Amino acid sequence: MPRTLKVAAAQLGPNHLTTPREEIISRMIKLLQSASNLGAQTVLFPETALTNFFPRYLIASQTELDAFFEHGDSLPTSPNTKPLFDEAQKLGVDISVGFAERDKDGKGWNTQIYYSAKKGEVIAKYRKVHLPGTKEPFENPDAINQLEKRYFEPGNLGFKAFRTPDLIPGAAKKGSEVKEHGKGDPIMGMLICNDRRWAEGWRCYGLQGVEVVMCGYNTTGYAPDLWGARKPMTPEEAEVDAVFHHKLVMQANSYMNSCFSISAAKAGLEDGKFDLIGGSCITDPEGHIVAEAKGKGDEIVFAEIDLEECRQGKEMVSAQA
Ligand code: CDV
Repeated sequence: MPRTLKVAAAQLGPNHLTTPREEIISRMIKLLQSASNLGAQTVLFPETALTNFFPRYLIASQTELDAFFEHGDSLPTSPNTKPLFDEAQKLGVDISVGFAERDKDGKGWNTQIYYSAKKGEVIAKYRKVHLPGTKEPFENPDAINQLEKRYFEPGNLGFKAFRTPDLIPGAAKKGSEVKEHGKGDPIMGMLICNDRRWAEGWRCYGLQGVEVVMCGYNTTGYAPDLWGARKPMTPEEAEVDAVFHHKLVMQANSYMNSCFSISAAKAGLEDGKFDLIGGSCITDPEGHIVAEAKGKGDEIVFAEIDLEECRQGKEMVSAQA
């Protein structure tokens, strides 16, 4: 029996320092509506979807910095973001959104949440573990900074897979008669950007039977100070290489963990100077890309996937090994 799920990555074009939050939310709502028109049941938005990728800047003023953050648990009701969650509920489409979270103790986190439209609540939260970059800006005034270690704590929620209810009709529930694996609600996991390059997050999810890994990202196309001494490359060559590595890890880890993956970029030239790669894609458990973004602007990447395809690699092959 197929377990079909219609999924989408909502790639965002650049958000600038000067882009009003309402404008970003309204673009996200348009993308959500387009995905819903295609039949999507769940839509992934990128890392720090609600703002530009502000860790590029050294921000001294606490008030200025706070403007980039939201309080995690209140996202569906905060005036800044409520319209997006209301639309998701109206359309009956789940969403996963990346944003900068300020917790009640004042700590900052690079966070992704999963909102179930039918339940009308956030059912899972993930905080980025692998924070790239530095605490202090580079000495080179022309370097592209990534001050994530300055603004965020390393994620403290682990890699907890979760089930997404009400997406597959007739899915077996806990305690039901059906005892076979792979008949229940979809099992999902979240990663944020740099996390996708390290095996342990994927493996933790894989060992929990994950069927779909969602990963939002902001990946700079050219940042020699940040990425260290590789062979010299032009910005164009570096961007091709960055897209190659992005797809390499999405494809290889989907294959190794026999799961689908969805990745959503914030792409294009942010603030007129920080070029982010595109390459949002949906990958199957055999490691093949089944859908991918064509450009670097706002774009929906959509696929109908059959979670049954995860079974072969999870059961047959390992059972014989
Ligand atoms: N936002 C990120 O985590 N970006 C990193 C860059 C700095 C390498 C990435 O892994 O794409």
